[in-house]
Formats: sequence, C-alpha cells, structure tokens
Amino acid sequence: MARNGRPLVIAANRLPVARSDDGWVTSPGGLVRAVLPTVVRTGGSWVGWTGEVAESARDTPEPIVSDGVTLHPVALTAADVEDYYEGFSNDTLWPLYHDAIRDSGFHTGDWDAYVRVNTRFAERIAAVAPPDAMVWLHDYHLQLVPAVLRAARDDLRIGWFDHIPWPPVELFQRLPWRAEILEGLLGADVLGFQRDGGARNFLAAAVQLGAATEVAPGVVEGPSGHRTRVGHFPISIDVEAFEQLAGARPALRQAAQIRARLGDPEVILLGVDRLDYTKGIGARLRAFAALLDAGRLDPARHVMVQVATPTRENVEMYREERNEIEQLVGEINGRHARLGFTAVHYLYQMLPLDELVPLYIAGDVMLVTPLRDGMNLVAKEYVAAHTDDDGVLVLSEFTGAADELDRALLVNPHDERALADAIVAAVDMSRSERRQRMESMRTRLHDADVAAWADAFLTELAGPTPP
Ligand code: ADQ
Repeated sequence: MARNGRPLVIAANRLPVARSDDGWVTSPGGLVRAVLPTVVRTGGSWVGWTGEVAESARDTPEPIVSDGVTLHPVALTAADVEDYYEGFSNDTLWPLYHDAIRDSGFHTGDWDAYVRVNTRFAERIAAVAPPDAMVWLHDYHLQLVPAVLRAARDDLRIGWFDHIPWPPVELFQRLPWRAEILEGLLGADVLGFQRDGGARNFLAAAVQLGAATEVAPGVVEGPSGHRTRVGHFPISIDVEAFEQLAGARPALRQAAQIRARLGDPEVILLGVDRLDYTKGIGARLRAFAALLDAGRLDPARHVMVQVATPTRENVEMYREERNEIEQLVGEINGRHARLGFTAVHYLYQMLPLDELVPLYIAGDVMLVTPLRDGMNLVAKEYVAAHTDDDGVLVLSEFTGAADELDRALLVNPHDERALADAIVAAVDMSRSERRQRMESMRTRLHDADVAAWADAFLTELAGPTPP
C-alpha cells in the first residue's frame, strides 16, 4: 500500500525488466533506478512494454512477477514500435520538447499509432488497477493516457511525471496535435515537471491555447470541470547507495587502476551519456580539441574519456549523431595522439554500475554539457561518488540539475569559447576551491534524494483535490 491505503500502479513505456538467457533481469536506466525501489517497498504493480515485438496487438502477455512486483506487459507490434515509439515519441516529441534542437517529423501515421498505443495502455491499466489505486504515469510516451483512463475509471488518482523538459509555448504550438495532448494530460489529478520553468511553460500552453483556465496558482480546470494540480518535483538519485559503492575498497582500487591504465595523466576529463544529440557531446569534444590545438591543454597530461551508451539506433538522427561523434574523436586523436597515448578514449558501450562508479571517482573533471536536459542524473551521480570532496563538475545551464548543483562551473554549451574557458578553469582549480564546491553540492544532494522525490510526488497525488 502506498498513501491513504491506496495501492500504487506505475505505468511507463518500458517495464523495468528485459529478457536475458537467465530469464527476466532488471534493466538499468534512470527511470528504473528512480522508481523501482518505491514500487518494491510498497508492493505495487507496473504496466509497460517488455521490449519484445508482438505478432498481434491483441496478444495479452502473462504478468511477470519480479521482486514482489507484478509487471503487466502491454503488447507492441513492429508497426507500433516504428510509428509510436521511434516515430511520434522519438522523432516528433523528443526533439520538439528539447528546444527543437533537431527538426521534428510531423506524420499523421505516427500520431495515429500514438493514439492507438496510448489507448491500449489506458485499457490495460484500467483492467489491472485495484479500486481507488494511485496510478503514476511516466514520460512523454503516455500523454494521452490520463484522460482515457479517467473516462474509464474515475475512482483512480492519476498522476503524470515529465522526465524531459516541457518546451516554451511557441515551440509546443507547432505540434499539429497540441490540443489533443493538452486534453489528454488534463485528465490527470497531478502533473509533475522537473523544473519550475517546465511547470510554468505547461500552464502557459494550457491557458494560452484555450485548453484550461487557471483557477488558483498552479491549478487548472478543463471544460469538464475537472481540476489538475501542476508542480515541479526535481528527480534525484539514491545518494547513499552511490556513496557506499564509491567508498568501498574495490571501487577505489579500480579507480586507481583506471588512472594507471590511462598512463597516469595529471587530469582525467570525463563524459558519460547516452549517445543523444541533446547531450552536447560534440560541443565538449570541439572545446577539448580547440584547447589542444591552442596548446592550452597537453594531450600527455590531460586525457579525456567519453563513455557513450548506444541508444535509439533505429532512429536516423541518432545514427547521424553517432557518425559525427566518432568522426570528431577520430580527428582529435589523428592530430593529438602519440604512439603510446591517446587524447580521447571513446567507449560506445553500456557499463555496469560497478564499472561506472570507479570511472566517476577517477574523473577529475566531469563534463556534463547538454544543449537541453530534463534533469541529468549523471551530474548527480558524479557528485555523490566524490566522497573525497574532490573533483570538478562543469555543468550546462540547460539541465534541470543546474538549479540545485549551482556550485558547479555552470556553462552555456552553445558558447564554445566559454566552454573551453570553463574546462581550463576546472583543470586549474585549487584543491581548496574544489573541496568547497563539492562539499556544498554533496550537502545539497543529501537533502533531496530519490526517495524524497517519489515521496513528494506521491504525497501530492494522495492529497485532497482542490475545491
Ligand atoms: P536520460 O536522458 O537517459 O534520462 P540521465 O538523467 O543522465 O539521462 O540518466 C542516464 C542514466 O543512465 C544515468 O543513471 C547513468 O548512470 C546511466 N548511464 C548513462 N550512460 C551510461 C553508460 N555508458 N553506462 C552505464 N550507465 C550509463 C531522462 C531525461 C533526464 C532525466 C532522467 C530521469 O532525459 O533529463 O534526468 O530521464 O528523469
């Protein structure tokens, strides 16, 4: 049971597991790490896609029980994956919601699939949610679910959390189906955003585009008279778990080994991201290259490690981004590597947590430079891993994390010169300044970990609906 005796149902595009040779195993990733502990603790259930393609949308796969949590799969066919997931979610919404960094495709067929799959999710949730349950929906894939679900089950409390930015109204307005998206979301009781700016952008869109009126600060009412509370709930990480891993002897030993294997450089600069064009990997590589070209950094003393996780490889823009990044790495190494040492160590792979944490510890300067990012958990993980109060975080202003981690070196990643200067400032920073900044960020993180985030959202969802 979660709050007020109401059981909890989570719904997200993906279930928190994937099939392996040993059966279903928990899959890594920000959302799973953030939400699964709450579901395990409260004995709730989870509705989502397994990641496997179904022959027919009418297949209703059997529930899976994992860690005491019942997982209810929603079937997606090959056409659903192509049009709802790769198409509307990742080719239309993702770039549009990230400041239109890339042009969105607007295709009616993709939209039809989005409606179809959202309806399927709502039907599945309606079928499995216990009476009076709290349903917590996640992310941009499921924006139509709240209204469809409310029409089917008005006993439910429905919340939706947006893991990515909510764009300014002028960008959202481009969406040919903007009215339908707003109507879908306004079926919820609570809409949560990462940043106050995102919540305000949503309110502006709902009011200015005529979908709702604001009847009290942060409360909107749609044409049916249903009221929705809108707020911001910055997501976080399991700070203690990261600290424990980072403080343990094996991680410290591995961090020292990493340093030795890199040739004992003075400074290790680190980037860890999904290989996504929103993450600003190219901007940071270009800044690093410019510093090597100008002799402000020396490839024998300053080494960069970029870990990039494969992601959305069937979407054209992601293949282009990968080619661009790999070409840049090749150019930098072609110019600056010497026999025996490499300027940029590039890993296109997913690392397990027990390899990621030693990398964070070894990283003297962490480069988190997205052009736009809802929050960015990597920045928080790096800070949590630095129990030595050392290390410098260079952080883009365009991340949600910048609101809290304001003692990082904040940069505008579009300003290549400013980014290069920030990297040099990070490399040259004194030990006492590094300690002051890191201590302050770690204190801030302690006050707001992932359990506090889930608790804040669920308390709001369980709370009384405004009159
Ligand atoms: P993402 O865009 O995936 O998440 P992020 O918040 O940085 O971005 O989370 C990535 C997660 O994947 C981190 O936990 C990180 O440790 C892990 N990861 C990244 N690269 C890895 C690698 N090579 N190997 C292993 N693990 C790796 C979306 C939004 C974000 C928001 C989160 C949570 O885009 O803005 O912070 O959801 O709400």
